[in-house]
Amino acid sequence: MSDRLLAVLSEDLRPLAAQRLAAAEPVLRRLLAGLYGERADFDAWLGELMESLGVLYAARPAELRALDLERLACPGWFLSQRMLGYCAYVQNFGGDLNGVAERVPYLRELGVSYLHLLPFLRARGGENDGGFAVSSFDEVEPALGSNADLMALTANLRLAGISLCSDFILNHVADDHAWARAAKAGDADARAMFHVFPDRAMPDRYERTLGQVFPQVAPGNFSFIEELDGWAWTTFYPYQWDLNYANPAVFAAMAAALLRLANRGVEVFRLDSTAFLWKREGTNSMNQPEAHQLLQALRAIVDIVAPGVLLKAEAIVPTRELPAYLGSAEAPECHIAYHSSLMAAGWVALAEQGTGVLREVVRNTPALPAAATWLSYVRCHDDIGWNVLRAEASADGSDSAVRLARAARFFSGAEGSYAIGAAFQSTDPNAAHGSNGMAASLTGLQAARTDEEGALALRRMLLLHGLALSFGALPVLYMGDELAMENDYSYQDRPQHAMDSRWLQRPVFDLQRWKHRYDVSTVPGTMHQALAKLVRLRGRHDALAANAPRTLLADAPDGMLALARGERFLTLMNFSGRPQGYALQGVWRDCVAEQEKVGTLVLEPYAMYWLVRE
Ligand code: OTU
Repeated sequence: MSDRLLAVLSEDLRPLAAQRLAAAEPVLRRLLAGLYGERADFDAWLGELMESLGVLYAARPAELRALDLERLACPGWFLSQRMLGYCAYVQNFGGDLNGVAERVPYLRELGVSYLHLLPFLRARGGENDGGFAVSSFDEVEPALGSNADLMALTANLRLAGISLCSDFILNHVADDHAWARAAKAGDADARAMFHVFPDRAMPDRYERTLGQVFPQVAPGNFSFIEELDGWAWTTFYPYQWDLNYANPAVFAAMAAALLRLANRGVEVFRLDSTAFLWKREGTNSMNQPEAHQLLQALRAIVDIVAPGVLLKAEAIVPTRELPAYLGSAEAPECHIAYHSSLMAAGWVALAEQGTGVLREVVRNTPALPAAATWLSYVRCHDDIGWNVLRAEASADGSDSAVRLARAARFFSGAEGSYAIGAAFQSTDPNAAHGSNGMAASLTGLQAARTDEEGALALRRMLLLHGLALSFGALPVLYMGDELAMENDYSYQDRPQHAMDSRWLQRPVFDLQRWKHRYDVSTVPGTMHQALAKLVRLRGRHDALAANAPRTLLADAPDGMLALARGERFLTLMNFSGRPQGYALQGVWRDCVAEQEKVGTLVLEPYAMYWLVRE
């Protein structure tokens, strides 16, 4: 099979390709045979796949090939404490791709080395789930730019030492993608790219055990599509048709689409909704073994054609399901995985003024395999999903549903809470599906009436960011949080967004706040300067690298989280509104305030210390 790949390469490219094939092809073959090997045409299909990979290998630009070699020489490059991510919508951050390029100096100033731009590929007109309904993987959304602009931006970012991360929505395409259009026109091959059922018999059987992502705005997991005269599997919105990965043509086409984007300079792929790739009756059709085999096969392909590229799993799943997305030394999968349990548990700790759930998450987080990392964050464009924490929230015997619903109520602003947010996809006030809102609004900045309330809210903002920065992960800031931007209510006036309150946390970048970023007499300036300082400090301590050891210290009071990073670095975080004491052993230096600390250290409400052993 490898001959088919090598045959399309020029003489000079063959030796290296042959070397990579020798390492990854047996794994790839085994994985694909496991998924598709029973088909009579398997060998022919695999041969064609290898040839198409050869064509993409040959097309990889020289500068990206050079980057591949650089990354291979240092496979853990993204685990460094100097790595910092930033996530934004193109239209909100810069207007279009060229506008984003103009913000590169700002990102550099902040220490950003990884930029995740939310979906920027051609999306369906009208409602499109913020670009998560893709019509073409080979075109940039016209309002945001062109492929030439994309290549110019990736080149510009590379020069600045910033890797571009793009969403790659593997689970579904928009109902106006070429495959969907062909299927509607009656093309049988195109129809076979999707899960289409002639009647409700199978959908009803699957539904018995499936969950629902959008129970209010898009109930059920199947949609009747008139032109198909059948029911299509649509886990998310009815216009997002799930792809059928049991069909090898889907896998081959999607792998090629990813590599074409890699050849335009995308360095990291956020693999959206990875948990949902394989369907199995009698299960919730999430985290199935075949979903992992598909991701491992994709990884093997990337390792052959574009080994400098990183894969990032967006699997919003319980903590125990997460490690599998990073794979193992024998079967590597993604390089990076969102740690949504850690993110949600930080918010629960604030709501409860106690760290029980958070500690349980830390305990359930295993050591990282080589050259892989968690992704830590405070907020993102989606809701804070509480359900991933069910196991941790019941570990002490509590009723997890009641406990998480309380957190959800707290962040919707109920009963004297300082938060101003919204419950997401739960009509029942006692249900815990998710919560929306910008971090500044959820931590109390929006509601603050006095300087003192404002100062407490800022501390909560910094506390959650401090957790993300010191945990041992690749931290990603969410656009606007560095300037303490608040909820944006304008979505309520846009009919295509009004029913989806995740738009509350998708504001346009605030240039006024940005102008005040150095002015510590302002809220944005105070937030920006304090955060920038933490980022700089983090960069100086290799104890804070993603893969450096982490120990949860049991001797901290309940309202506090104490994390040791190696022998010489200690983070103390007070998640409660009461002062909390911690008895230090030995002499430490507070590296934020540059002060020596000994004996019992008292942490004011929501205060945090980063300490280095003297
Ligand atoms: C992802 O999200 C994206 O981040 C969302 O913005 C998209 O709407 C969705 O996919 C469809 O493309 O379940 O693991 O609860 O956390 O939809 C994937 C809302 C997902 C999101 C959820 C999520």
